[in-house]
Amino acid sequence: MHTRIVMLVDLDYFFAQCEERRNPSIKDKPVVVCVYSGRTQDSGAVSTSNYIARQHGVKSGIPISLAKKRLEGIDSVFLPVDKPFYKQISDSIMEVLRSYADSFEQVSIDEAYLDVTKKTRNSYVETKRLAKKIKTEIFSQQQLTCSVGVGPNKLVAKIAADYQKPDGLTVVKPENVIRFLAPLPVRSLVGVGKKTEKKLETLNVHTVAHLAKFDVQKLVDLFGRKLGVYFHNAALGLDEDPVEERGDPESIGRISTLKQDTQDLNVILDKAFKLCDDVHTRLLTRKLFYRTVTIRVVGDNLEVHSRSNTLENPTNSLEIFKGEVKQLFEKFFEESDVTARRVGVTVSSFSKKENQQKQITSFFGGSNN
Ligand code: DCP
Ligand code: CA
Ligand code: CA
Repeated sequence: MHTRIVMLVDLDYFFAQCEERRNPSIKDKPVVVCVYSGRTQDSGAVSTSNYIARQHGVKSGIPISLAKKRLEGIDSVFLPVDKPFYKQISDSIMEVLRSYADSFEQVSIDEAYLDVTKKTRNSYVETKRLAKKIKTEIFSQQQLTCSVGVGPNKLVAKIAADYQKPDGLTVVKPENVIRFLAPLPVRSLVGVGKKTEKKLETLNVHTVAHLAKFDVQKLVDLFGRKLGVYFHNAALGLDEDPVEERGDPESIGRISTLKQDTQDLNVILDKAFKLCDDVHTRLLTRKLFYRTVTIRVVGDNLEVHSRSNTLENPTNSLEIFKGEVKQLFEKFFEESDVTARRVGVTVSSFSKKENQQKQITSFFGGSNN
């Protein structure tokens, strides 16, 4: 397999950080985001907490009642989860991240892999610069910090991201992988859970270095062929799993910052059409047809505006896409006085096929149902 550079971006104490952003006055207190089960007032579990709360032993998964006990007498904030709010923040961050990747894979609401091999011309120096740029951009746009890990594959990138938190950036070049992993507990490897850890402990395998030296055949005997070989390779920092988009997306979009803030429609359309080309390529690789076109304008005050139009029939035409984008921007700037800092285009309402049926029936004036 060719050499790759993979980045993992993981947002710090995500739900709790979103709550801090919404209400900065809680920032200096323990913040505990809870999934209330509704049975009794305090029944339910902690979804996540900020780092101040973690210092008191309050973390994901513990009962709310236990969290309250651990924070007794301390001025702290308990809040219910507000998924739609976090999702909205996540969506705009993911769109930014995607725009920096050759290929992109979101793994959870607050975490994504970026293969940046081509974008950085296979340079770790470039990748480090890019990682810093991404961190700065997420912070200036969403006021959130994240931790970034960089390495030759997903396995190393993930461990690197966990290595320094919050607001961390850890770059592990190929020649340092073995040294980086060696002292870590086997538990740091994706796929090594509590049970596996126990089993390995009885064999005196505690660190990744121990695991790397352990006989592969014995691992295969213990865990089966697939898992045994996986553990062996993982301990050597080897992982060939590609970074690839999961499932069918609900939308495909790109957003980008203009060279300077402007109201000049020509400049804006010039930029927007380039973004259309990108989005269109992604649409074709996924064999999707869209009906809805959305434009986004981030003003110089960072306010986000969007306008959409939904077509009668699904299409994958670039020409129609650009036509819609042009109309939407023209209309937007006729109606508003916003100075654009960033502009974006998105397509959505996907189907797998162009709907010719509908065209024919509507031509004859018939109903579609
Ligand atoms: N989450 C949850 N229940 C869990 C674990 C996580 O509801 N048992 C939710 C809340 C988290 C979000 O998922 O904010 C992301 O999970 P992470 O594991 O990335 O944890 P955090 O982002 O909260 O913290 P960290 O700074 O350690 O990444
Ligand atoms: Ca996180
Ligand atoms: Ca995460």
